Amino acid sequence: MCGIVGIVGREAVAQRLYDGLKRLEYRGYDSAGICTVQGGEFERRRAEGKLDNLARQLAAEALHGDVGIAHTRWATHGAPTVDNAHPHIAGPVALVHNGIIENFKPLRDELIADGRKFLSETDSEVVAHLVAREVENGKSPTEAVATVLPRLHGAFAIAFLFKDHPDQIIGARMGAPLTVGYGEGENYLGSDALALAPLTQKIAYLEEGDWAVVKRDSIQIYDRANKPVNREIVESGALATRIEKGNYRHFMQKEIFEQPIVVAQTLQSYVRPFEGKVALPDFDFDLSTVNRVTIVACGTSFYAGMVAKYWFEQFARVPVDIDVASEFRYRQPVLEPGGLALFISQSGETADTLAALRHAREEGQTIAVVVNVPTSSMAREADLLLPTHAGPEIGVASTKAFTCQLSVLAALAANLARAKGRLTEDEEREIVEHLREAPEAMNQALNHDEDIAGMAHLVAPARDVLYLGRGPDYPMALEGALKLKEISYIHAEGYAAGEMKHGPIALIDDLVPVIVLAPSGPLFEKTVSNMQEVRARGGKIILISDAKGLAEAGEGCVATIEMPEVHPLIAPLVYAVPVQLLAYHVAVAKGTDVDQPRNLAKSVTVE
Ligand code: HGA
Repeated sequence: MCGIVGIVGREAVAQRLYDGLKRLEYRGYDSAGICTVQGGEFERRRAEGKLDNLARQLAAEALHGDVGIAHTRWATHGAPTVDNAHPHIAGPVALVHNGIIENFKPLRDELIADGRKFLSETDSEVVAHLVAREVENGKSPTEAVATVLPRLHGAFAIAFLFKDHPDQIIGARMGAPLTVGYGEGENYLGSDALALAPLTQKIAYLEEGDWAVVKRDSIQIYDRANKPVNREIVESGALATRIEKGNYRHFMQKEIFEQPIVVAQTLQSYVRPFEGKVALPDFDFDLSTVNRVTIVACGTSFYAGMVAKYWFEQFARVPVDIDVASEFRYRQPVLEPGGLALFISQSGETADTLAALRHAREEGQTIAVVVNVPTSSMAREADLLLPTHAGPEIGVASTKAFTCQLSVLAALAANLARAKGRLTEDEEREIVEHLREAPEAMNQALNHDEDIAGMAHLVAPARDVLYLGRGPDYPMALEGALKLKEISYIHAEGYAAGEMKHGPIALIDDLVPVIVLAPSGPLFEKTVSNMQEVRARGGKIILISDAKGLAEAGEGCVATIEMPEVHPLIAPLVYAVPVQLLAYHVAVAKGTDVDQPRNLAKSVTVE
């Protein structure tokens, strides 16, 4: 959330800063702004809403200057207005900030008592004033920043610009990501490698507490004790070309359709098909000693983790705890030796999940991460890095990253089972075979796109929608409901099918569509009984099952979606497709902003 770019350049920077923001827009689109220094003065443009509004401003009133900072905002403190948009200016200092300054209130009170005037409601502005006060009192930019940083509680990635020192930007990081980039006669700073990709591939990731003085011909990094340090300069490998939608109407639609390919790509790293073996990237601990797995994640990644709990327990017979990351640290979980703590995050930067990871590390757990960005903070802090190869996911509602997470987690479950001696060679070979069938089965699921589009009118007018499933299809019901909420703004809930009669069934009437996920198999009869209980009360059912299941239970449903008949292990990967497509088509029917739904952003870097 909130994206930052900074350039200490040799020529005008406004357009390049804007292009950098465009690459970070998935992080927030409440407002955006750019500030440069020109002729000893700050020049700033800010606009409410999406980046196009800022582009219009820049076109109407060009922004000069060859040093500048830029920001795209996901508001935490203060409404998404122009006044609250970054960059914030206090006297000789301008800044952009990603994160939350948790002690902003006492700092603000102190600064107001000192006669300083605030122009926004943001927590970020206090930092600008704190540094400005030090500079006005005669400190150099470096001294001022070094004095102020220890006073800030919470999470931040900040870039500071100084009116009277137009040859530098100072960046600082604690809890939110920040990268410095090395160019030819100019240098950069950005929230991630993607933002800097067209400018440079040579980057260094700042570590927790680091801050950096970025000048045209040098970057000096300091650690939290203000000691000069070197951080490794690496090739970012991030794509410099802008990712396009191609023939698709939305990124989300494109990403849904990419799934068979990216799942196949991901699985390539986790199975050796000819040998009939599952595999993992290199790691340096004994998987067979793992006696408990603690899974921690947020949102869609959490639901991938819920599915994995079924797999780890069923195949490896290892007990699994699972928590949403924002709860994990604060409930004082009991973490015993021999535990593997597993963190799942598309961006690898999710603030709650990252904090949970560090907590688990302190408690002596071995750390595994499933992330889509292999250079992310989580990736860098893991003992076992399990990358998904979904490629950049632009749609804010996660789709392909989710099914790639499921693929990796299924392979991890099998690896764990093998390490624990719970899997015969034949069983392992069979698992590999089933995993290899997943991309083709997902293709078959995608063939129902048109039918599903034709059902959107059944759901679009609803105020509430329920999703039901059992076993691993229960988290899939939760995920289906989340997708619908995220992009169509319809209230939706997922329930374990058997739980309906313990309360939610009271909601049922003929205005509430009920989506039932029920692949034929051991749990089918039970789910169908729960479905009949709903139907008996007038519920309108859309049943998602295979030919066998639909033949048995499809009668009387308002609609059915036929999935290929698949092994229960890969059913979640396949059943993800129709729930994603249904949410997508309902959102299109309602005319919402599918790729940038209201109030949401990707890469959730605030707690
Ligand atoms: N707290 C700041 C920055 C918000 C942010 O980083 N969101 O992800 C604000 O509200 O402007």
